[in-house]
Amino acid sequence: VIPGWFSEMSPMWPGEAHSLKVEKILFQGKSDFQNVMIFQSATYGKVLVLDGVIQVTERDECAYQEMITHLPLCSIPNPKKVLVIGGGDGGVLREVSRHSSVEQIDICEIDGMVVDVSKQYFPHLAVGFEDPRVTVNIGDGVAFLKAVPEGTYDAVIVDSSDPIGPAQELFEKPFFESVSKALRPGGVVCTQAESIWLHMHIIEDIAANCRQVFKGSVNYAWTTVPTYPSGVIGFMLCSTEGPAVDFKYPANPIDESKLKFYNSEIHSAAFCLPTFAKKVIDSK
Ligand code: AAT
Repeated sequence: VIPGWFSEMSPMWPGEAHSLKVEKILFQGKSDFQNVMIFQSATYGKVLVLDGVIQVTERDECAYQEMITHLPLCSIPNPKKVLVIGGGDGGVLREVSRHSSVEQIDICEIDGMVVDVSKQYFPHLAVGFEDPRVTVNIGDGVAFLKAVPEGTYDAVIVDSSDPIGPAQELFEKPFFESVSKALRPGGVVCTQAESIWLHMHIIEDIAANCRQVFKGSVNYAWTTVPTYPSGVIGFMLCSTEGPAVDFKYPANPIDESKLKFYNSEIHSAAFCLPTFAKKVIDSK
């Protein structure tokens, strides 16, 4: 541990720890679910940390929030009803709001403290909560989805933390089954699916489960986020049985002029995988 620096350590990335220089700790609290910390970093702006794991930094959040949102929403024509699980900072809501076809945006975040501190310290993310189409639910995403009537949503975005802690069940098959039921035929899900460098075993399990549950298609895409472990993170994108979805070619392009990261070329490129990852994911 280097004094004055934050080091991100976890059994999920043993033997390595990315560090950021801390200018000032702005908030420290303990919610019913996790430790919540916010600090001002020297080079990445403000940083939100849950249970010692970086969730968001001001500097690179666009790479994650834009990709986890626009990969699914640009893949289907006219998305109208969208559900976000997790994402309590509001960044994904901000991105969903950019789609004018969307009429209803529901979010279910387990931890009200994440929402509160984001409104206080991350106004550029929490701006997502101000959209009148948004309905906020504070509760467990697993329970929320079980109660959703069949075929409700065009898209579900699972902006979840890592599978150690309150998000564990969001990586398991019963959860994917509820997501599938909550989607209309030909609806899509995009779920945080960890790093090809660190978590091929997790990705393998997610792919295997998703292939059993989602009868449309199952694809892995990835992006670069310098403050996430190994500097990359991926998403599993799946569709339910019904009108076919070809995720690789955005059928519903968005106005890219206001975005920092996402564009149609990066959308298609995100599905190109290194050979070692392709072998594992395609074999599932
Ligand atoms: N956009 C920020 C990136 C995140 S935040 C993940 C969110 O998921 C957190 O706010 C957390 O409180 C919430 N969450 C965890 N479990 C549940 C649950 N069961 N139901 C609803 N919300 C939940 C992800 C960062 C990825 C980090 C990669 N190392």
